[in-house]
Amino acid sequence: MSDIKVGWAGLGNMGNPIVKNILKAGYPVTVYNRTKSKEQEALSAGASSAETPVKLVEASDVIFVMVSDDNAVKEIFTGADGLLSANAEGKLFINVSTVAPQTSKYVDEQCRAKGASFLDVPVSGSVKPAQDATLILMVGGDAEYYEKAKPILDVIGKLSIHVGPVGAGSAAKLAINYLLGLNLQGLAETVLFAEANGVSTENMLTIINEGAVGNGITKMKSDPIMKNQFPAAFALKYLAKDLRLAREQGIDMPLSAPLSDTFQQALNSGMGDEDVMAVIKYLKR
Ligand code: NA7
Repeated sequence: MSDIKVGWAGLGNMGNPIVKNILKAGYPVTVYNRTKSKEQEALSAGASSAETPVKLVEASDVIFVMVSDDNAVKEIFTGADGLLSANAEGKLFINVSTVAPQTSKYVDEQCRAKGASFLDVPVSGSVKPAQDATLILMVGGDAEYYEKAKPILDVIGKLSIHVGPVGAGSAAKLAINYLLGLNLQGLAETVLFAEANGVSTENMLTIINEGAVGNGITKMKSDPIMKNQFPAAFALKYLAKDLRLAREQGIDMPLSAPLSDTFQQALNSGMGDEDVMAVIKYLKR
């Protein structure tokens, strides 16, 4: 058993499987989730529960946060009774949620003011890579803190890359999710175009996946497309958020505006809690 005490705030689709892998590696883990019932899975796997964010900090050396968006991250760090209302001196906080680079910088400043340290480490990969510990982790922050965190990061994913100072991890994540969005919309448009011209979806997916343009995403999303069922591996509302954040961060490419508009409209049409690949249903309308 490791002597580093790990804390984890946010047990959604991603947090739960990651916590199980950290437990499996022998770290003691204390968890906090706003909705207590969602802690059950982690507690059954051997985690302890902290009643409040403050108690989570008190029980832990390294505290991970994996919540939905920028507002949730700011609230859980700096809100009344948030993580930073504890005595946080000497603690290392790691935000693995996807947020704007400036949110990471803001939280870093708040941590430093409390004598704590901070890394932004968003992850690339959805529920299956989280279960299999094959996520890719993009690290922003001081190398010294990255070295401290690396043994834990190594049990969460297959690769961590130190990309620069705080905020750089978030920037890398917005960039990779831009490519994810292009892949998803490209796949959806291709299949729909083929179908409109008499080529079955099954045949078109085989052509894609057997050829050079097939990739991890086209393969992973083929089965949901065939079944026309899209349970969230990565909720559409989060990709819509990431594409919006990329635009706010200044991306201005020929495809960037129509791409984020498509996912925003799919979100507006009520598909936010479905998987990102549900964009094909929206485009089919
Ligand atoms: P989920 O499954 O939607 O889970 C979201 C989590 O965030 C869940 O634990 C929520 O708690 C928590 N949350 C949301 N808002 C807050 C606030 N204000 N305070 C505390 N906790 C909050 O998301 P995923 O696990 O798929 O993804 C998480 C992040 O990784 C996201 O940034 C993605 O883009 C990537 P609840 O259970 O609702 O009380």
